[in-house]
Amino acid sequence: MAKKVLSGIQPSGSLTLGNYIGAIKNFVKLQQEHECFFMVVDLHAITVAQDPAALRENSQSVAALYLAAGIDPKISSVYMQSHVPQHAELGWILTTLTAMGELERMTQFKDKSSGKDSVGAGLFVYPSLMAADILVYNADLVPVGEDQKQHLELTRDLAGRFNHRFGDFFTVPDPYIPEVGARIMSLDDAGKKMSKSNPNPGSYIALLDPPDVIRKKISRATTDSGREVVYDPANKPEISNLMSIYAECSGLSLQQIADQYEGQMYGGFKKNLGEVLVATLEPLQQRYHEIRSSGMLEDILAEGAERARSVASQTLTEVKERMGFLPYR
Ligand code: AQP
Repeated sequence: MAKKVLSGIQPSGSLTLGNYIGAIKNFVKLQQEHECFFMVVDLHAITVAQDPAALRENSQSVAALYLAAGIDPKISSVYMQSHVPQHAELGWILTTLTAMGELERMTQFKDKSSGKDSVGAGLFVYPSLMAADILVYNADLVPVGEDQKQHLELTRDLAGRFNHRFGDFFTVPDPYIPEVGARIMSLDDAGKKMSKSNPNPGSYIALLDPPDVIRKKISRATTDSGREVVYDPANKPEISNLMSIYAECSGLSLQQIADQYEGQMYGGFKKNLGEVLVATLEPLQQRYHEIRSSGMLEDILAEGAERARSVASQTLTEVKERMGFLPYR
């Protein structure tokens, strides 16, 4: 049965292979069978300081990458989160149902705030806004990487809490987390996830990196001691991470890759991985540039926001009525 699917990515930098494998690839798959809403979550991006020109550019870039990767705006709604004001409104309502302790336990908040002198309150309440993103459509399924699992747990709790206090209304959503590729790690340290805001560009492959940069980044990626290409995340985290990337971009299984490189050293494996990535990303980059120069983005985003708003406004009307807000005439 067709389900409602919701997900989004922050325009907080240049999208990485982690965003692609952990999120976008699954968006493309899910849209064939489900009713999908894919946002560019600009309201989330401003929980850390953004330069206005960079935010504008990154917002267009994420939307164009969605389309270039295969999200079809005829069957999925593609739009900016800030074009649907109900996200922020429901976000506030859910913040009032969220306990401080729940937010304090969030590992993403701990990671992003650690070592900072001043941390914005928006970063703290980010998970309540994310819950609103999902619940405002009564989404059934949320495709995310492993790092978002804890936020989704909170969303489920908030849906249950609202239903308990104000009567059954929200769908309690399920995460959709891929088995391989749910957590692509940094190329310079497999102990950290690959992240677009990492200050070291050598730690990630950006989806728009030119072929030579991709090859160079892979050839310089950290490897473990020893020289066997085997999948063993506990003892060989670096090579296991590269194998996951290889598997996700080639369609081969981890075992097939291990068999193919049995008895060989890392050098040949990394060289071929560079080529696999170039072959995956070059056509996507070509489509991306076509989309950017076509001028079609604005209309697609307007149409997507229109569809999303019609669902979200019905949810807000019902939520506010159940909570005792006076109707607006
Ligand atoms: N390394 C990753 N492996 C698998 N999935 C990942 N995702 C992000 N990094 C990886 C998934 O991409 C989606 C969008 O993420 P986001 O941009 O909203 O926020 P994020 O998780 O904080 O991603 P980044 O790249 O690390 O962004 P910054 O650096 O701005 O914080 C999510 O589904 C996420 O799981």
